[in-house]
Amino acid sequence: MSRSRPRAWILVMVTSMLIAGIALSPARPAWADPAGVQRTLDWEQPADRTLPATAPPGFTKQWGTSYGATNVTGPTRDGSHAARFELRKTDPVVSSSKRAEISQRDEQPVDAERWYGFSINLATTWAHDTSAEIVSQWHQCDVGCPGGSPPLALLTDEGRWKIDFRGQFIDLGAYTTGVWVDWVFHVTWRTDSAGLLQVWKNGERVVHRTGATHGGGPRSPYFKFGIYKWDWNTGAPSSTTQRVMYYDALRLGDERAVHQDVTPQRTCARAVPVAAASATTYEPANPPANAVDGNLSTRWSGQGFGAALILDTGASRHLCGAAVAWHRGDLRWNDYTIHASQDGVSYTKVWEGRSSGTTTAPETVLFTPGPVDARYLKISFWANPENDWASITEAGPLGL
Ligand SMILES: [Ca+2]
Ligand SMILES: [Ca+2]
Repeated sequence: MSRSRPRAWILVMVTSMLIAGIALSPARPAWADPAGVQRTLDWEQPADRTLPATAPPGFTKQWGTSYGATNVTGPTRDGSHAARFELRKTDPVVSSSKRAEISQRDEQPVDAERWYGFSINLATTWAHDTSAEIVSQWHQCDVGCPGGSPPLALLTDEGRWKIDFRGQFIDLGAYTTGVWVDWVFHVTWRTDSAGLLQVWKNGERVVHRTGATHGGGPRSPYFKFGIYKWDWNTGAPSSTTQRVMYYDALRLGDERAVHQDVTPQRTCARAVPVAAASATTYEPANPPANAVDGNLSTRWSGQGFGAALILDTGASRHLCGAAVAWHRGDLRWNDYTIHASQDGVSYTKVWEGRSSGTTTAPETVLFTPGPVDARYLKISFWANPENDWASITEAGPLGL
């Protein structure tokens, strides 16, 4: 806030905190990824940053050099980490060819419906080559399945993005290096007419095919990503000797997922449930739990400039904003701040400003520094044109 605050307000706030203590609302279910997302691999969790020694949990390693797959801090599609793949023509053969890939395990059930969302950034050195390479593929199961080429693959070939779908090439336009390209694949793995393949590129649906999606077997195809360039093994003509690309924001979903659950183009709109609400001060008729009961006709009210509502999500979450609805919000604006904290003690300011004064509905604010990892949000009231009461009818954190 730009205006200075009288010192007395701070005294009121501190006094209120001492008198009011803390009131907790009943526990609510903890936030989690959408039910249909089986695995998020955005490299933001330290436990996933296992490269280059091993593949992250749940995946297998298919590279043979120290630079084949590494974790990097830039460029990233989201957060602060991504994966970098590098393959050189002189690299050792891995799993019968030249590759630097991370592979899902061969354990997908028959007739599976799956979603795959990820983002790829081809390095600026990704020169035109008449020899193609696969950058993501879906491999038929290893035992009891038809051999040959994978039923589905995303490639770069002669300067263009292409999909190889059961031997048929689908051209998806010229590639640009040095930028993130978002992909979503939705596949119903079937050998009959009930199969489905849908592909979105940068949010636009570019493929919709029905019918058989693979050649059969006791399991559905499994997913692999990274660089696979077979011509460097067979000796076929190629005008390049090195490939580098970045990979981020991978989400794997099952039949319960929808496009929004896995797409890298996530908006700050997902409500993150609150496990407990408390306040630095409140009147008994309007306790803090009223601000998280889903009812716009009930409210938390606390007197005093600096009165604060504290939302506890129950664990560290990736939070990008908040939705706040004010009592009499259509009749008066409110100046307020939002601070975020991991431990409930040390807080960092993530937003400050004024509500519109034109609506009683929740208004979304996006955190100024971008998404932060935090368990607690503290919403502090500083001014309104009517009185010194903070009155919030509903408030909640937002995630991506
Ligand atoms: Ca990331
Ligand atoms: Ca309420």
